[in-house]
Amino acid sequence: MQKLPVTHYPQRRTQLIQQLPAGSAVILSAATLRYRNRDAEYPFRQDSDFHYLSGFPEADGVLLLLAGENPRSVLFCLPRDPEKEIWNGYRYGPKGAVSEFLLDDAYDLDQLNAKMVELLAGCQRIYYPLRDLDLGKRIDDWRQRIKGKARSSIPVPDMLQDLDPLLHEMRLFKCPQEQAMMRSAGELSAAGHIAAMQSCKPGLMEYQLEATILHCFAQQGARWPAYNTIVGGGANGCILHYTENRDALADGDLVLIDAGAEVDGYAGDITRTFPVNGQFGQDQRLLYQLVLDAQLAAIEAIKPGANWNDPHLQAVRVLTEGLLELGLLSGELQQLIDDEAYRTFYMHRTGHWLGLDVHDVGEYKQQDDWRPLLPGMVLTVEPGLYIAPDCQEVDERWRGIGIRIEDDVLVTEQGCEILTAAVPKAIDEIEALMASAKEQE
Ligand SMILES: [Mn+2]
Repeated sequence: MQKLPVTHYPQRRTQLIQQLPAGSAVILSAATLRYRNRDAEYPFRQDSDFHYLSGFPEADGVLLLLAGENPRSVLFCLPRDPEKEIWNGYRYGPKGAVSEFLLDDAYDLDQLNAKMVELLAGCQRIYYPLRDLDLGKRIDDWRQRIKGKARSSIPVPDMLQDLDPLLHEMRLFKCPQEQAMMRSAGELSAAGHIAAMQSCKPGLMEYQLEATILHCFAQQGARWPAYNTIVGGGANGCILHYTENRDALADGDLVLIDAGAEVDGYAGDITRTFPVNGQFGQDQRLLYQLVLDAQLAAIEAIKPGANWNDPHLQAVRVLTEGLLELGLLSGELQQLIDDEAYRTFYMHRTGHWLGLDVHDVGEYKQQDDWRPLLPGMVLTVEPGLYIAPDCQEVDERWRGIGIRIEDDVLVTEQGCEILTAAVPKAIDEIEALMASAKEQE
């Protein structure tokens, strides 16, 4: 599986600390292992911010960056330990960390308190994620120790500032190599969805389609999905975050699948909705085409100079027009849009930033305005319609239909690039793919 070249990590560290005044330090914690029962862990996933600046894949480390004339990057990590490594696997240790991840220094975690007090003495400000309360406590402790020790002219880092806005603004813009990673995540994810379409048939269980997708991801080297897979047949497709995936897929129903692979930390995020038996029914066809039209209109709106909200406005307009035409809404178009009447059937926004986190970091507004789209940003476009099975406001024939269509889109100089275009989404393309899979059985 593709990996980001390791030289990116020191480049990012430099880019970050160049924005800080001399006398500043940056501190970040790695993720810790979590247990799912007794001594069996959940699969380890590095903290996205920590990964972005270090590439270091182990738990429990602490990263320190010092700005100023002699900028330094220092990692505290678990020491090599032949006995523990027999049980729990290879560790880089401080030496390996320095050589493999191009850090200036690294120390055993045992030395964390002593070394931090030494290295932070003389700093005036510390940038760290203020939401990380555990790290906040550690930092307080180090500051107290510096105060207690010095009682002299050594400045204590008294200014504590949030690292998130600075770091997350960097993460929002994907460099060409990151774009390549995300293209790869998009392609791997697309293959999983195609495999699901090809293997789907009435009577299959939702978890079996999930298994097909995860198998496809893992076969390509993406062992972990970027988030929990949603496979919702029929009315389960109306539950936005349905992950039970335990029901049988019924002939005549649609199935909604929201699944994405993770490639070196970067997320794919695709949703497709298709007929369990390979053929859209009449009413399903009408609603599906409406969601697809909304999605295409939203993607059309993505280009440099447009703002974050433009795709959403396009989707909302197309959906409202269509709902009016099909008789699910009644009234005057602009009034319905202003009143957000569509929210009964479309209750989420049209997308989110995408990157190391599936709902990636980065502000959506600047001051009070939706921010302009710029090359290097990656967002999802995912309008949907969810007609609750007990919705009394609409004709019975629409009830229990849930549809979402989601692609990952990179903003480019010219407009945009759809990173997940390999999975069909036009009605005839989906039906053709499913028909040819049946023939080959
Ligand atoms: Mn999404």
